[in-house]
Amino acid sequence: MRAWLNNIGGSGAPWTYQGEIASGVGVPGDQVRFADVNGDGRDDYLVVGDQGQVRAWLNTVEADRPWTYQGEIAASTGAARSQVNLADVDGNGRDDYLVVYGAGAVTAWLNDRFGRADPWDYQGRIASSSATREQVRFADLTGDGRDDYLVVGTDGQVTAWWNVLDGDHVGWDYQGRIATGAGPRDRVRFADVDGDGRDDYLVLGDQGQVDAWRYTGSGWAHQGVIASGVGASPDQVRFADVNGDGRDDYLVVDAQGRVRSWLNDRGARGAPWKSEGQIADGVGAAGSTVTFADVNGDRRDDYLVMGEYGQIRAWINNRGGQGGAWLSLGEIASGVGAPRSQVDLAEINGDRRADYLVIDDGGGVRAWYNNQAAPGSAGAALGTTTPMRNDPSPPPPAGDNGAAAATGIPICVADRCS
Ligand SMILES: [Ca+2]
Ligand SMILES: [Ca+2]
Ligand SMILES: [Ca+2]
Ligand SMILES: [Ca+2]
Repeated sequence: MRAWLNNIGGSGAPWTYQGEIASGVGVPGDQVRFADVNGDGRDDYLVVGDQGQVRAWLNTVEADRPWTYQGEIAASTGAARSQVNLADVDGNGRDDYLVVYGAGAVTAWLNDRFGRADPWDYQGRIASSSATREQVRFADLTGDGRDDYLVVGTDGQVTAWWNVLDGDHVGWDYQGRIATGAGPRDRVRFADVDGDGRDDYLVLGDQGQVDAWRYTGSGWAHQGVIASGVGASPDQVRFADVNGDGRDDYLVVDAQGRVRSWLNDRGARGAPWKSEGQIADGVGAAGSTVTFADVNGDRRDDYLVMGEYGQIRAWINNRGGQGGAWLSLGEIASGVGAPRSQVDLAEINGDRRADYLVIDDGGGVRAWYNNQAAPGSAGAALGTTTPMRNDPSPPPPAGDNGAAAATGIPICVADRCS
């Protein structure tokens, strides 16, 4: 794209040639629009997709980096591109999203995305140690709802700093060595499988079996093998609370990002893990890029895909609600210049919305608090949400946990197998 600045009425030539101001993003020109979506008086670079979804690059032409990518700012509305218009209908300076139908009827979505506070609130460096990035983990061992800073050694030994929040600032209270280690670091996971609010120490076996230790506050109580595994390799296993009961469930994510779930029903009579079968069909992203965290604070972990540059696309967990089980919010984080390998999500400030962390090579941690980066499942900030493909809709009625679809794979608690 080349531009001529309008100088009509000024002195000199009426149009000032600016050369190429945008190199383009590889889409045909008819997909490109200009509108001022953030109300700074400068039109931004927008790309309208086939389903009416909009990606935005904010106009920062006077800065070193002329266009700042915002990700998808409006989810698909199903409208044809030719029907999509952007204009400021409420007069707040930010262009709104309009769909203009054949007979001239217009549907509008008011733009409140850029009227909100920054969805990711930069905190600067919140922690540092002499550990390497591979050694640093965040998990809540004290049960106060805030993740603690752990350094996990080669043999799974753990050194801990408790997260002590003081107002808006986070501090770290050194505890020294709290665990001697029970397995190699890449097999160690932290998740709350017994629902006491504290994350437990888990070691995954070759077949995805789980050996567990519960943290008592002063030591560790061995729980034995609590799941015999389903033949999935350890890197396919995820622990996440998909039904919001406070107990992390056992998930297997395959190479295509499809998810099978075993609900954690420990403590209840009967089978401790209940197979739900496949609960998500994936979105075409590789399983290794899929992660789970609660980004909207409703206690249910959401399906997230992290891109190469740390950008995050979110599908909000809406299981049991109206509409699809996983609702797309598009991109909720555009990345901060750190690659995926340096990015982690953890709950630092205790508001139950997962925060964005970048862990540098030397164990230093920068944090961005999640300032309602993802709204609730009621709808995205602009436009509408769309379900994941092959999303079960309507979802199973409440109380139907999918046990009928159990595949009969044995999962055990202690020596009791279902
Ligand atoms: Ca626990
Ligand atoms: Ca659960
Ligand atoms: Ca959630
Ligand atoms: Ca948070």
